[in-house]
Amino acid sequence: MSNDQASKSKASATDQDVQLGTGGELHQMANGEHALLTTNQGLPISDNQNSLKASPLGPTLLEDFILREKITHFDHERIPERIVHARGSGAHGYFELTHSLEKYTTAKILTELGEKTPLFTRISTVAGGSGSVDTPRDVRGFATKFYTKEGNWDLVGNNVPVFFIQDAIKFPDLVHAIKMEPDRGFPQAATAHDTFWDYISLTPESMHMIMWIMSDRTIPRSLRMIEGFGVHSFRLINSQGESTFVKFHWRPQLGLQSMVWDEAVKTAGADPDFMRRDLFEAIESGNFPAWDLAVQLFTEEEAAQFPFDHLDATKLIPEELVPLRVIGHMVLDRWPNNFFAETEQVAFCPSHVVPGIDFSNDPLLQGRLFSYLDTQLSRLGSPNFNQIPINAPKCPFANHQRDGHMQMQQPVGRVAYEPNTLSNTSPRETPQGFRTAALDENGVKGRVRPESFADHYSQAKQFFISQHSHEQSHIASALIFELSKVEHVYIREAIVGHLRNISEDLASQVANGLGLQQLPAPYPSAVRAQDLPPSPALQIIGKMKNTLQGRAIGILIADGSDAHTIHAIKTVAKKSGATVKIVAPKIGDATLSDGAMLKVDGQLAGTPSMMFDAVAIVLTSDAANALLEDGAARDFVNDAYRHLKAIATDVGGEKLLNMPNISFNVNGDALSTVDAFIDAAKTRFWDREK
Ligand code: HDD
Repeated sequence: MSNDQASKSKASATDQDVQLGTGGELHQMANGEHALLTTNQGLPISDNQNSLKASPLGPTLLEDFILREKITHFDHERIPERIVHARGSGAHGYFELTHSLEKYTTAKILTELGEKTPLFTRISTVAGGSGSVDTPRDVRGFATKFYTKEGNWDLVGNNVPVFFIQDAIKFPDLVHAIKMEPDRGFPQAATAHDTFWDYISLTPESMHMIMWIMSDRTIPRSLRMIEGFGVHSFRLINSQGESTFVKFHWRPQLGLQSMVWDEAVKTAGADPDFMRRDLFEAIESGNFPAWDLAVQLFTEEEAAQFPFDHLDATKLIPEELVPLRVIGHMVLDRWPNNFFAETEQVAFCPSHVVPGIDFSNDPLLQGRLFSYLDTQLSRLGSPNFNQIPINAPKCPFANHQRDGHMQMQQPVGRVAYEPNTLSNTSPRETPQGFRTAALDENGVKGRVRPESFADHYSQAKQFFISQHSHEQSHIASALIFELSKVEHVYIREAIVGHLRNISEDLASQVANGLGLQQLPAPYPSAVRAQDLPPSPALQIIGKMKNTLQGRAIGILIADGSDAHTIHAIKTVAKKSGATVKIVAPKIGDATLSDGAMLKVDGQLAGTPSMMFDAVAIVLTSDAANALLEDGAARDFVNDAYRHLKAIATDVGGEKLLNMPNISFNVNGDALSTVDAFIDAAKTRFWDREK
């Protein structure tokens, strides 16, 4: 490409353009003005469809360096997927601080009010491979890279505030137990199998986490509707060098919302990318998901009074004990240009902190400080992974680290060491740089677990009693489902033995569901579980927001459907913040009662009611009669009912229903009933579960 061509192509660039190479040349241009297709050496290619052959029907020649370059590059397109959290979706955004923590920390991101710090957040499932589905029962990873003025700060958390294990040395065993079983290569993205529950049955410290993962937290409705937790205690260090412990929490502004299990299972088939698509569509349509960042701050002295050890990652600090303070918010407002370059190559490390933020002695965190940098070396293939644009700090960074695979920088000068006398400009240390909290550490060296980590059941009990009764029965059902997939009866029994230390009622329900003839003995516990007070903040149902913001309503129609009714529902739903999609037996346009054409968003068989938070069925009697014979139409209604969703019908649509007490009769202009439906769409009809 000539200089002229290059500058012309830059001027006409749109976001459709592809940027290749570090030279920044645009190789594809807008509006039909194509760039030249070249090899990686810039050689223009005359034929990209036919390899070089000895004769028209002869063998392909080794000489074909264009074919070889293209195929070789293709052969190396994949990098190792993450050993955990392989499947994830990410987006760019910003963090804005609204309350300064100046008293507690020097970190500029936590002290400079109104400052918008760019960031990238990746939300993931844990167990499945990168091509697995979006809705398994699984913890969601919640990792944010803040590109602060003082370097990158990575907050690498989950949507659950506690973890399975207390010590990082156990992590490889835990992950090997969760992942597909090594001899058979299944199950994918599921904990419902023997090796997981076998390991758990021998790991009482995981019981609190088990309560969380068997709860509805692990089957979220949307990635936009989950909480995020930094899990560990970190330290904030102020300008006097004083430190305060902190726990970080993300709170979704749309509130928490989960699916029911059957819905999650069916969604996996209907749309394996449901969560990624949901996040993408929300961001592309300008409905930017946002989370408040809140902190729990406490001193060493306060921590000493807690009835648990805050350095134990299997424990949380109830909000009732240390209230949350909201200090700012994160908005995700830009989908990546390229999934591989950004979402796949982003490399989070809990060891990435900024001055004013430091670690605690949580032994799980301490192990993580090693593991992430190490994994990036093999995953991204080079110690220069920090130079990949998604990983590079947005503030200046400079040191004397040199060379290595895929070095992209060209440092100048003869000095690559420090201290030196030969350069006035080479990078030097600064007193404002990162300082580790000055702490007195003493004690006996050894492979030990502190006694204060010995209580494994109190917070598991607390979590269970804090749940709404519907959530409690979901936990029981989830345990029955999971353990029913376990072949070894003694493993099922051992888990029920653990459950007896949490709730006798839960243990009996699960034992009954598993057909156990008698209750196994309680699992021996080193310490007696405490009776902690319920913490209502641990519920989802209690914290669901009465809103349709960010949710979706589906209207099932066919030719002849009543235009007024459809219009009324659309208007009220959109005013409430929901998106509305039209589903019909045929894709294309439907002709409504008034002769107008309405664009259909989804064909009925491919757009089941799982895709929506509530559905309306607006049909003529004839269309309804025809759909009564259609399995997809019956499933549409049955699933909406089973998944506890509000269902509205008009007179025709009612024919599709044979369940009592679910219909909001929306006929013509009867707006009051449309309002009632839209109101009902904000919640779920839990009582139907009975
Ligand atoms: Fe981890 C990835 C979160 C314990 C070792 N972890 C990873 C990701 C998240 C978490 C969100 C995906 C980041 C991304 O999107 O790229 N991990 C956690 C949380 C933990 C935790 C909240 C406990 C509180 N992890 C943990 C331990 C170890 C690891 C104890 C090892 C000792 N985690 C890894 C890893 C991964 C990872 C193997 C895989 C891919 C990666 O790091 O980049 O190093």
